[in-house]
Amino acid sequence: SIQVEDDRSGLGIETLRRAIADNLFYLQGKWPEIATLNDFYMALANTVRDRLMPRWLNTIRNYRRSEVRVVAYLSAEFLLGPHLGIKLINLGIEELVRQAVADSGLALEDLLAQEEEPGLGNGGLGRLAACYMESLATLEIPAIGYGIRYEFGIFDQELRDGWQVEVTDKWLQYGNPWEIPRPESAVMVRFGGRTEAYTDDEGAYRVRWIPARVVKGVPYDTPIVGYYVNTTNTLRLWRAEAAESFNFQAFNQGDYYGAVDQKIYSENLTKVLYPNDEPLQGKQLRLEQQYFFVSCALQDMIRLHRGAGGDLRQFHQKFAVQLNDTHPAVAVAELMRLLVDEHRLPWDAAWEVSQSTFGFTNHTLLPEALEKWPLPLFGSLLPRHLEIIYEINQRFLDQARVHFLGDSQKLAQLSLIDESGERYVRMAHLACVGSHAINGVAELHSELLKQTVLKDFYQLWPQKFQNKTNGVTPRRWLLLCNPRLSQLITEHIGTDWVCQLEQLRQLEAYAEDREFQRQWRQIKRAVKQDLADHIQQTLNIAINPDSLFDIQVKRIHEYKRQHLNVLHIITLYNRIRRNPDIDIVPRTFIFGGKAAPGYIMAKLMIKVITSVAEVVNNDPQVCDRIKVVFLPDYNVTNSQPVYPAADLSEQISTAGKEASGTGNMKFSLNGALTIGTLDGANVEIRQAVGAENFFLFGLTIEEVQQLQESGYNPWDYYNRTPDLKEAINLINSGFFSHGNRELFKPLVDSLVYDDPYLLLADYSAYIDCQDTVGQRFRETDTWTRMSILNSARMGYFSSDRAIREYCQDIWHVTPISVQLKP
Ligand code: 26Q
Repeated sequence: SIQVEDDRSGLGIETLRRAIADNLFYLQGKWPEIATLNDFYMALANTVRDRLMPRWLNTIRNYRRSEVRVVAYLSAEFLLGPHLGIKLINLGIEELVRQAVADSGLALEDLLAQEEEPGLGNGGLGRLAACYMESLATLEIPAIGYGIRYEFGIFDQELRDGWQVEVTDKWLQYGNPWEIPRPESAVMVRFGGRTEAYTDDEGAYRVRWIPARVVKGVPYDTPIVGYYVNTTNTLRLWRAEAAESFNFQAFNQGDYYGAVDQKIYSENLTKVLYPNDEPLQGKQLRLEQQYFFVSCALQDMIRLHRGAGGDLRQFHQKFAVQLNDTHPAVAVAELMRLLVDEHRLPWDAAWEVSQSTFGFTNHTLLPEALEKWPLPLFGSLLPRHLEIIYEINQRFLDQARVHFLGDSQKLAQLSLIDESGERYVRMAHLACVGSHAINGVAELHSELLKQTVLKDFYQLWPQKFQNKTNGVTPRRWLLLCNPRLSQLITEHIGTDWVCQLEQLRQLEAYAEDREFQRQWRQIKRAVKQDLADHIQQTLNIAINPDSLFDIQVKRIHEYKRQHLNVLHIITLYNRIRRNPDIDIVPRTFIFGGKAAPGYIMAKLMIKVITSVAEVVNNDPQVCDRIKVVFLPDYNVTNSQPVYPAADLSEQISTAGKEASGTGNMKFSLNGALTIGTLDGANVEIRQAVGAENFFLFGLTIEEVQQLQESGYNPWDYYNRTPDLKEAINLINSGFFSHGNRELFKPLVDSLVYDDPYLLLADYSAYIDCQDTVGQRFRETDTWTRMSILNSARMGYFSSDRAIREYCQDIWHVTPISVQLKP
């Protein structure tokens, strides 16, 4: 019998072709003759979206069952990257679709390039949330991501005269085929006003909150499909809109403009992502964003729970809520408010539920990066929450008082309120008190948390503290971004590695195999050529694909020390200038990353990179032995061709400053070797790949502490180290700035007189290590073996492993397979 496929979910090539043509006609309103590439992209995206629908709806049906526990991942950022490529891969239809569009004379790659990525995050933390959503779906874990639908995501970066210029990210301008608005599920969120005590009908003392304004939260749902499974979880992002009815009075009184003002004010709330990856103190709109999405998420969960007939005393059995850093920490107070004020649970019962519900992931050690809100601001925006926080604090400090026997200094340190000067609400403390589990994101980081920023909490509740080393998804960060290497791997060990990354260990058997090494090298060479072509076309810089590709891509920060990398470049340049015939390994230095718009020093670091590039790239003496490239607008899309092309990955933060890093994992997985400090997950990567396959340098945390305690003086290092002095002097002389000696003065002065991140102390070790790298790169077979062993031993750093640990140790959830019902 002939099986007629459903036109909107069938996967036959003829059905796909017809679906794309139909969508072009009926959704885009175009014939192929007049359609743009973007029209074709939209037609294809909608074709894929149709095919997700049966999976998505069956997944949702499954989760409504009352006995299923669902993970709710609360994050102010989800840095998803483009959808189409990964969805084709996870649905297993990439080749089919490539064929279907080729029949219309189109290249799939050109269509993929049309997608504007949703840049709803700054960097590591947002990207981690995206990897975790993908792994949750692949592992068939019931999960929902809650966040903010920013109208403008992280800014686009342009370079003008070597300086960063920020351009608005208009990711929604051509429409977003991956989301479905659900206005019928909107919720109301209140702000400001005052509280009032009253006695309810049963004579109980209660508090009501009389807000000054109300904003409507509308959810927009995006499907996140797992790899070769039906499970398709939801990412539910909230958009703020005017709550019309609230302003009806204004309309009635004829105050039309007043009502419109209110509308503009409301929509402002989710307009733009804050482009900082460290908190800027006291921006009210940021706190409004945080409370807005947290309240939307919790109201949504409570409605789902009650809709399934659930009792709120069992809320924690329905939902495990993870707080991605402190950005959603106000959830602790909001859940208490909803349970106690709105649903009339007794305080103690509500507190049990809350603590059992929340887990808290910390992503930073820098004390200055711990989020705190000025008390007057917090109280005026969330008066009821401040009262609830006082109540939580009083009960908490009573408990702590017993433990610390009235040590008043301890109690002041633990308090949810910082009263050492101007008063603040400490968000990390609220998150710790309100959660049953607290975790860091790498072993070292989790240890340091217990010894430093969360020390007092560790003394009180050691059993709450865990480590969950970060991971990255092998689907996007190997299979999608590096198809050639993926194919070679699959030819040798089969396809299981895609979902069981530990299987890569089987590649160890080929590390010495001459033929395998040759193929491995050939692929690295080919992807380097691709990147070189791309750089030639977009930036008009010629780079040598046989040179050592030395890459540092990440947000620009002093603690990440891109300027230490620059000092190495200048050192090599000086060697060439001293001895033009010197035999050095040709290197291409590639940088990419955004600076927070208000972070002047980071912007100056970009300018110094581009200035050094301009001089070095155009100096005939250099004879193309050094090239320096700054890739503008580093984002998920632009990063995907970068990881596969790296020979060397720069992970050179000052020990103790980088919580984990995740780019380090993507590089090593793709066969790059790492030059790195003992910081964050570098420590575990080195352990996993073997110390002999990792280029380690620099001070340890203990040495950093000692040096800083004994009075670090960078000036001494500057004077004692001739090559260092020469490099710094060259910057200072105006050599890279057309004679302008003022330009880089802030950077140079900071290094020579202050150097908070100890570049000068680590300089010599870094240069020596880089020299070893250069020598080793010449031993081609050795290098190739090391590269293979890096990939082979990175299995542990899959986000699947990380998510399995969260499921076991924190969320207590298990997989549920989704059946496709006709
Ligand atoms: C907070 C309040 C107000 C404004 C902005 C912020 C804010 C926004 C983003 C604070 C921090 C961030 C992002 C932090 C981040 O990306 N941290 C990185 O997280 C990665 C995932 O765990 C780690 O690998 C990195 O080491 C860590 O730096």
